[in-house]
Amino acid sequence: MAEKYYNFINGEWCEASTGETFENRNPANWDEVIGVFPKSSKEDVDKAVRAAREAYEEWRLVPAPKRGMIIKKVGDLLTERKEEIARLMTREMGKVLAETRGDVQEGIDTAYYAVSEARRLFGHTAPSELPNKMNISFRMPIGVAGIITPWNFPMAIPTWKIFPALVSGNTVVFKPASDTPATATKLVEILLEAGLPPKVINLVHGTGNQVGIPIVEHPDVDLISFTGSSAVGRIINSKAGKDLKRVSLELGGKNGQIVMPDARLDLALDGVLWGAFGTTGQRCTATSRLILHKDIHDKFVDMLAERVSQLRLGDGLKPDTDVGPVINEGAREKIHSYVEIGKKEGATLLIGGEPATDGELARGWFYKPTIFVDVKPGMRIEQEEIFGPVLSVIKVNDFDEAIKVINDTEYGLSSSIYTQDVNLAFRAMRDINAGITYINGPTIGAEAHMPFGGTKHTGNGHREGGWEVYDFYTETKVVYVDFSGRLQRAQIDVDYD
Ligand code: UN1
Repeated sequence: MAEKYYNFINGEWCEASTGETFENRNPANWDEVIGVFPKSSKEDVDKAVRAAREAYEEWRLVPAPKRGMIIKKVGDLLTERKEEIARLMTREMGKVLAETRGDVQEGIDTAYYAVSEARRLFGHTAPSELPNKMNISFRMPIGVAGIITPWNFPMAIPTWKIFPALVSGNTVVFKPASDTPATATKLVEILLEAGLPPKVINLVHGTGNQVGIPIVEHPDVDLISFTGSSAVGRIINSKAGKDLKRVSLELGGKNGQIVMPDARLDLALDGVLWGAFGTTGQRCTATSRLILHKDIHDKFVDMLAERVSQLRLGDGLKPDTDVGPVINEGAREKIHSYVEIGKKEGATLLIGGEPATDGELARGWFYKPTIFVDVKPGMRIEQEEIFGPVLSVIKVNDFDEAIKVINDTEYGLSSSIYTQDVNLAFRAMRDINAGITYINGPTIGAEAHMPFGGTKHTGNGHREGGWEVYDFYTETKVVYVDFSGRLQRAQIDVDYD
């Protein structure tokens, strides 16, 4: 019997008001059901928001360092259960164990960073233009946070959003991706075990339309943080915009890695293999474009083809697996349709380009690591986010052309350049239009205590992670204290002569 999971609303584990459920299956083996989850609706969202609103009035008054100490305990519990959660996550969404361990570790790092931030949350003081008057600013929580998260980092991304939301004094309604509800449930269990007052966190499982949109449209939800596709991000932003809600969007990427002729090619090769095929290419930071200088193009493509042909596909729980399955049938179809598009556009398929169905792979959503060469700037496979193990190789004549190509997309999340030339490295840091640039490292590998996010259509200007995310979850209050004992009018009673 598959394990039964519940929503957590108003301090109780409960079924959906619809009475309906959905199954969650292992993408490496369809026969394995991970669990059965409540298929919730607007009614459940309404209850969850009511509870979160009620809990807010007390939670906002708990001192931030005390809120932080609960998150400290969450970090400790995540550390204790790292292996157990990583195994569940691999079964739930397919990536290999080393990566699911890394995903939990990113949650642990985010927790311990949040604990330290709970004792900062700095405001400012500034001199007043008038005598016997003091100007202060401090940070206030905002209210109820609607948190909507994807399946590719089922622990790390929810923690990026939920921990700063809570430490800042907000309460939470959390809708995890319906492909990874079990990992999300583990996180909520741990938050409760660590001592979070129950109504402060509310977990509602279900689809984007039935749960996500009602959260976004609920008048009592004050802010929305969403990670996912740019298409859904646009819908969320326009709906939330009607109510002037604060919205943080972390959306698509079409990240490029440049390799210059002076680069350490062995290093660049390890980098692109990890960047393009780690997490089976299903990261917003994944390397989906490889921009090669003409002088090393042919040699590098040969090196790449050889190494890619050695990658072992399989169940992520097996120690010798390099690349797990993609998340579900729809994802595999989408990836394959892009391969067809690439062929029609005139790119040359170097390797891969089809589902992998041999032996044990037949019962999972596997797709062969795929590389296109002769890709020209502007082709759809060079412009659109595929979110799978597909890499497009583009040949360029010089550094300036490489920068032009890397910048020529609607996205601006991550980027990378391999070069030993310090001048080129610094020009790349300045001229690549992206939120993240790696020098001699792949496009993936952001650390929890640094701001994370992108330019252009990758988002709407906010950052996750590090100190900056705390700006999103707080409102600035300015206080003027006049201890002069008389009316002093700013701008008017000031004598500059
Ligand atoms: C994502 O792909 O949505 O930098 C997040 C990285 C990870 C986070 C990725 N630390 O690749």
